[in-house]
Amino acid sequence: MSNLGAEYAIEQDWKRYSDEEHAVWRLLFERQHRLLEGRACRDYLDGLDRLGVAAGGIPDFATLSEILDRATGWRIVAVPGLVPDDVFFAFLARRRFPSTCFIRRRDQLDYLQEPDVFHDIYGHVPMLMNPVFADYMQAYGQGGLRSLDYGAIDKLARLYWYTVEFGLVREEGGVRIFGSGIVSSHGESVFALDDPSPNRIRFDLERVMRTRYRIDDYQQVYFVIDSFEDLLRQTVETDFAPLYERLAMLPDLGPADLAEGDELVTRGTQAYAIERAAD
Ligand code: HBI
Ligand code: FE
Repeated sequence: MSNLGAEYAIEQDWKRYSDEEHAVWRLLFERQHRLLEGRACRDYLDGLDRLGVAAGGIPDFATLSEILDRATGWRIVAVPGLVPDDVFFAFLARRRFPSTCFIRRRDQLDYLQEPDVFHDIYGHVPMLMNPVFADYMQAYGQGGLRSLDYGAIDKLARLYWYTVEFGLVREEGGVRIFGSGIVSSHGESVFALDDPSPNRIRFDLERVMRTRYRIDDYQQVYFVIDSFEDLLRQTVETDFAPLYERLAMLPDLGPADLAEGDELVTRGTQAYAIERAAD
């Protein structure tokens, strides 16, 4: 396996964090944790608990990596920020999750363009304790490297966005959150499950890869997977070459569009997006 990306790795230097930075972590953690009982999926809450990620303060990546490695062979690599797509895929393909180390400021609690350590560690890492999801993330990385050969990175990025970042999962008859972008966001943890505005559509790989997404506001559509086993199966059983050829012939779909064959969990009003557009 290539060692692509090693030059992006930095030291977390856990001792360097100030009391204020740990205090911002505590603030974010306590606000989210109250909210996520009954909203986040069981596997996410279980992973968070087994990792020992708690309100205490920003965790030490070395400690988390030992627990994570024993559970699923994943480890955390500290990076300065977003890394190029090929580097990101190469990390995932060898079970290395690249996590930022900085934490947002107290006056940036609700919106952040770049992922910070709260998004990466509180949002992404707990699901990596689940063996099936851990396999999915590695398969995604391997698929990402292959997608570069087909010039289909944008289609694959949509799969990441609508599952890893903003995915919902069906659990004992209810719908629960597993996407990192949602679990690490106070407002979207409520909006994604309760608000009548967004569409919620049963996950379908080809449909997701046709669907554009927004990076600047709440999502206008969420996709609901049946299970992590089903998500992994659909991904590893797909022959991506013919899929990319089909996708090249099909028009993209906007985030609010509905398409032939959609299995609607809830049809949205798009009231939130319409109101925001009017602002
Ligand atoms: N880099 N550090 C970091 N974290 C990410 O989540 C990330 C990235 N680079 C690219 C990326 N995500 C997405 O574009 C993936 O879909 C490739
Ligand atoms: Fe993320």
